[in-house]
Amino acid sequence: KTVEEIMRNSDLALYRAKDEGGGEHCQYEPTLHAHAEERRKLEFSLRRALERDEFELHYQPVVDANEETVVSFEALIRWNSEEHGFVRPDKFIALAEDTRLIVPIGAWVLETACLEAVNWPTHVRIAVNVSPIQFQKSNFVSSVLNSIAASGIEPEQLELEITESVFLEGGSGNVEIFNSLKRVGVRLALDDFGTGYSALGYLQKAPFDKIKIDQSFVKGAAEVGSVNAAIVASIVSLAETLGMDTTAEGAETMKELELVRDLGCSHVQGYVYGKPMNVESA
Ligand code: G
Ligand code: G
Ligand code: MN
Repeated sequence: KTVEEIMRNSDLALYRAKDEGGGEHCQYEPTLHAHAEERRKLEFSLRRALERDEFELHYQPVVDANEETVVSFEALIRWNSEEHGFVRPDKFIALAEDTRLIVPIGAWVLETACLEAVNWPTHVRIAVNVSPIQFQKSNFVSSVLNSIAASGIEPEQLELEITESVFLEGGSGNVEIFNSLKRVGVRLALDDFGTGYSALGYLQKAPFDKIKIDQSFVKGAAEVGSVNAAIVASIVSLAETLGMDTTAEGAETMKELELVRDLGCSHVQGYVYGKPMNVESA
């Protein structure tokens, strides 16, 4: 009925079209407005979550496949929002990236995880997920170094998990960042391998210590006729050639565990060994 409403609704349809990758034509529907409203509310709460101390880190063990000893824990963020209750990372990490709130949130994760890890035996590493948006900030390397120094852990105890999408942005600047981190001894892991853009050239460009094989390949790999085992085996042989470790993610059953061990994965992370747990349990 009003110009404002027409503008708003066509904007929402436009966002939808862009979200779907562009080159698309979308019509306005009332649900778009409802979604935008929900997102606006979530963003409002997310902007206050840090100061209200609503985040917590959980830790999931990563186990040496042959020795069956814990080699590291991956820090996984949890948000208990006053307005929205428990919100899953899948629901708020993307929003935090869109709004760049991931920069302060990611810095908090890094600091908190390092401060926790200093209480652990020095052979147990802490793995922290890093968003490509954090990477683009010019002070990323110094913020990593500050977190290490402030906590007192050794740089070798810290492993950063980076997804392939980091290569879509930033270009050659990323490689310099990787190299600076490597020089001080921080370890790098390529997360969710196989789900994204997986151009093998990435492996050549960046000095990763580890490839994390996405759980979609591990799940069901033990079932008869599954091609997943073949995919896992080829990732392992690629990683071995390049001198990298492999972590099979999302192993839930003994069968899956045995399979990924037989396929040569050097590490396993999954419910079969432990779910993400609070700091006391870790
Ligand atoms: O437990 P799980 O539901 O925690 O995590 C879901 C997703 O959220 C995973 O893909 C994980 O990489 C991501 N995630 C969890 N914690 C963090 C974090 O601290 N920073 C970033 N960037 N991603 C995270
Ligand atoms: O994308 P990233 O590897 O950072 O995310 C790890 C995610 O995998 C977290 O959401 C964690 O809770 C989940 N996860 C870890 N192990 C298992 C598992 O054995 N089964 C399932 N379903 N999810 C898992
Ligand atoms: Mn991860």
